[in-house]
Amino acid sequence: MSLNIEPFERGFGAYVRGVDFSKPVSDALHDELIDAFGTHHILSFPDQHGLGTDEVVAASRVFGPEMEPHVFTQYHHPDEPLVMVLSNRLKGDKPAGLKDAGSFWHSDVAYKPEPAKATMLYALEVPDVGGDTLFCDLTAAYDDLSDTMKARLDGLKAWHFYAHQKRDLFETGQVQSPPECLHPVVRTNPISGRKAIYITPSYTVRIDGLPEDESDQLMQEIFEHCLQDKYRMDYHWHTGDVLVWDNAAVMHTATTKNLDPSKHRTLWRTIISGGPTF
Ligand SMILES: O=C(O)CCC(=O)C(=O)O
Ligand SMILES: [Fe+2]
Repeated sequence: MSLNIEPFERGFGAYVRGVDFSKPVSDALHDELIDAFGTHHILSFPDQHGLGTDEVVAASRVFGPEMEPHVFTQYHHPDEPLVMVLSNRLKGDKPAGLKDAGSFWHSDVAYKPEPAKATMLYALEVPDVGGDTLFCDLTAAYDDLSDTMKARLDGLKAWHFYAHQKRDLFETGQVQSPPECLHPVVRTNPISGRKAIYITPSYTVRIDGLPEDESDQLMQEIFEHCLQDKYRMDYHWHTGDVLVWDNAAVMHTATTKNLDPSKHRTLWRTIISGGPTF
């Protein structure tokens, strides 16, 4: 069966129909999915109702064989540590999951030497209104930079730090932050060959080798450019959606920080590791 791919209106990301993740994915389909992922950077698979943790892990492995559990072990799914539960529900008097996994612009696991190549979310229950995940197309944002700016960024590296915007958590000792790590400011997608900006307001501390004020100014300029409305896409969730994104091509933010607690939202999350380090 061939895939039906319908690009999102905003010019990046696509809906994919013709896949049923409750069944094993054939080799032919696997290759088509990898191709589609390299082209669109975000894939949405609607109506994947009733998947179990094994099926979500199998769906994740289509996009890369290596996976890793999240550092917050208290939010692991009880049957499968590779699945993390994001939820604003309570189980007894304890949270049923992580209530807010990141209401700030970031790229997953950029704070480690080997970042998340892709992230998959599976929607079990979502509100009619609110709880969207917002995406920013760092590939298009790179393409639109002036030649002068592209030349300026060429070869630069930047330091990333988990606790950069979460100093409260860090200082109270709730989170052990990995040490700062270095990544290229521009990364090339190994499938499409397209370049994308790889610094984010949440995790990038400074550009390596530049004086602090110059580094701050350059980052500010790049973030303002990237966060223009024309590179933005607000993903509104439906129950049964499986969504997977390429962390080297887009950045994202949750909007759950201010979600009305009476509106229940529960998603499963997996991390496909082994992000490229070039
Ligand atoms: O809950 C969301 O909308 C996204 C959370 C997030 O940043 C993630 O799962 O990586
Ligand atoms: Fe995230």
